Amino acid sequence: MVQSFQRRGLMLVLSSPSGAGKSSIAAALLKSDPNVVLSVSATTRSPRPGESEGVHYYFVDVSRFEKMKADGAFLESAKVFDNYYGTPRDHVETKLRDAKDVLFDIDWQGTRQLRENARDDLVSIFILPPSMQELERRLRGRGQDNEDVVQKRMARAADEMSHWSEYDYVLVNRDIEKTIAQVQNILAAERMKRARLIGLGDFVKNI
Ligand SMILES: Nc1nc2c(ncn2[C@@H]2O[C@H](COP(=O)(O)OP(=O)(O)OP(=O)(O)O)[C@@H](O)[C@H]2O)c(=O)[nH]1
Ligand SMILES: [Mg+2]
Repeated sequence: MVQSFQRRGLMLVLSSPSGAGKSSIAAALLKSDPNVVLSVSATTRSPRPGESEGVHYYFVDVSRFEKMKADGAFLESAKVFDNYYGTPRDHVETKLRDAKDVLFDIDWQGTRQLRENARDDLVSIFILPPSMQELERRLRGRGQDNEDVVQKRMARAADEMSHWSEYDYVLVNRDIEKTIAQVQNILAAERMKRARLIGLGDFVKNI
């Protein structure tokens, strides 16, 4: 008989510079794996066309954000570009207890805070583009930003990328399907880690 163990959920962080493929990877993971749920952040930036409240973000004003922060409602929070972003704590903690794996699309500042506060639950993956030229090509290819914004994203990319070595895994996204498969492999192995399994000691005692 195959013995399966209960386990605590893990926190899977994906970070990358804009345009490296993080959003496509996250979407594929959520679609392929019912055990993975997305952490929906609060942000002070305005919704873009096609974004809806509670699905992509919780859109809040600065005073509400500051109140939430002061109340300890965030697991982590940071200023990115010119806006504030934060991960609401309650949803994440409930899902982890339910043995769900929670996916985070957050930057290096937030990842650093999670590492400080929840190291045992954290699995962090940094996605790199194959080259800066390719990154710029992809940013233009999505056609969602004007030249000014593309230049801003490129400038910020170098800064975000300088934090690659703070992550558990670093993947170069040359081929999106392969990168998705690599993330799925990481998740599969991390789920089997001894420290996450509940009841393993008792099982071994009675073996
Ligand atoms: N620390 C932290 N970062 C966040 C959070 N939510 C989103 N971010 C990051 O904020 C940055 C900007 O996100 P968005 O405003 O959605 O813009 P975007 O066009 O998706 O930007 P990219 O994902 O960088 O392409 C991204 O790097 C996100 O990973 C959060 O709750 N905490
Ligand atoms: Mg994004």
